[in-house]
Amino acid sequence: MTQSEATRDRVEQALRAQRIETASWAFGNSGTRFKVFAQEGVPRDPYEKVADAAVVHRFTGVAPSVALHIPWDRVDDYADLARHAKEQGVALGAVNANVFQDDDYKLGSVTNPDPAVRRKAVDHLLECVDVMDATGSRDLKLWFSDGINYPGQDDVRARQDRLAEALREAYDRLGDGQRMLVEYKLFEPAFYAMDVPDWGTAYAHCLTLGERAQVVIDTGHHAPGTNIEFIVAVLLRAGKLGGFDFNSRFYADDDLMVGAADPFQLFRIMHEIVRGDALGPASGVAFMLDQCHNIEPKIPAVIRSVMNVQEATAKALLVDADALAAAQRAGDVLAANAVLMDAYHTDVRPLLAELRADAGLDPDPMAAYARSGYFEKIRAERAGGRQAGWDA
Ligand code: LRH
Ligand code: MN
Repeated sequence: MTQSEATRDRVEQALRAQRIETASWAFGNSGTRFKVFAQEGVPRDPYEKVADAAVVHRFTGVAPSVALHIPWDRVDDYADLARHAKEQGVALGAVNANVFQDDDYKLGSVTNPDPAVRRKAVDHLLECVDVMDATGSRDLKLWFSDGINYPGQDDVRARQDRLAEALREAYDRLGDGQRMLVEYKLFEPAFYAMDVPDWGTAYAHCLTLGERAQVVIDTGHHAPGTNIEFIVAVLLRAGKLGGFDFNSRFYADDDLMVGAADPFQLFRIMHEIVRGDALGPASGVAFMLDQCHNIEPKIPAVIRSVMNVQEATAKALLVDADALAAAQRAGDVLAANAVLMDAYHTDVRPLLAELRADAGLDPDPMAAYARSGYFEKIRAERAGGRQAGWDA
């Protein structure tokens, strides 16, 4: 086998093994504070959201699980929802807690000055672990909207103590094989200090908690210009990268399709993942989408997003690691940069189209979905009823 055949083999194997988790809430209505636009065919319940996630997997072959958000995806029988998912060809993934939509949480949830409010919030985290027990999910994903808007509003240090106490109680409730993923965000809805504003704060809490607590990087949660791939490299090196909430943005937490606003950044992130040998499912890094398709048709947008991650990954896998290492060792700055840019400028779409065909999939998932008639079917079936959105 020649060098290039070996490379092709390695790249194809890695791409076949890629797993991207979709988000149930991406199939529901979403928007901004100005307007949430309703769309035809939007799911009315978690069963229909799971069905749409299964369609994404059917056409891409690499999206075999869908994350849930509680209470947006609250059902009477989670085991039955898991059975439904299995019948549809997918699994239920990370369980996202929601302590950001209750009037009681105005001054915080787990960090609230009022112990009764903190108790309520922690009870919800524990309820989410119960859900994981029923769905067979591995990951409890925690994002807190907690923070303050004005200096002096509350004691920053005391809030960290309260956060640590709540995380500890949830962590100790985790069962075998279950993990806690802590997500950070620089600002919004708090505009002076979020209680988990950056990777360092999330990392510090995860270190204190233990090995089953890991950090989630939401690509929309940083200050403009932040070198996210640097954070990826550091957390991977520390064994504390639990996963990603993939999306893209031009300004703030825009939650646009991953790779749409900055495909080069996504490539640089996947380069650090490949360099850290963290692409495969065995790495424990969860590659999740966390997006809102406010104006574009939702299922095609998720399919496009999965394809964007595949393309960035294929380019990263094509980086000639030996040539790169040699140029770096030699201090040949331009040559080293050129190795990466060569890979980035490689058109990997034919390779991915061929891989899909080999897997018995249509080489062009977007065209295949458009031809499938699925949208017309759900538009007709889902007329009436209350469309799903960000309100339970
Ligand atoms: C917060 C966030 C978090 C989810 C929510 C849907 O901005 O990224 O991951 O709970 O979006
Ligand atoms: Mn997120």
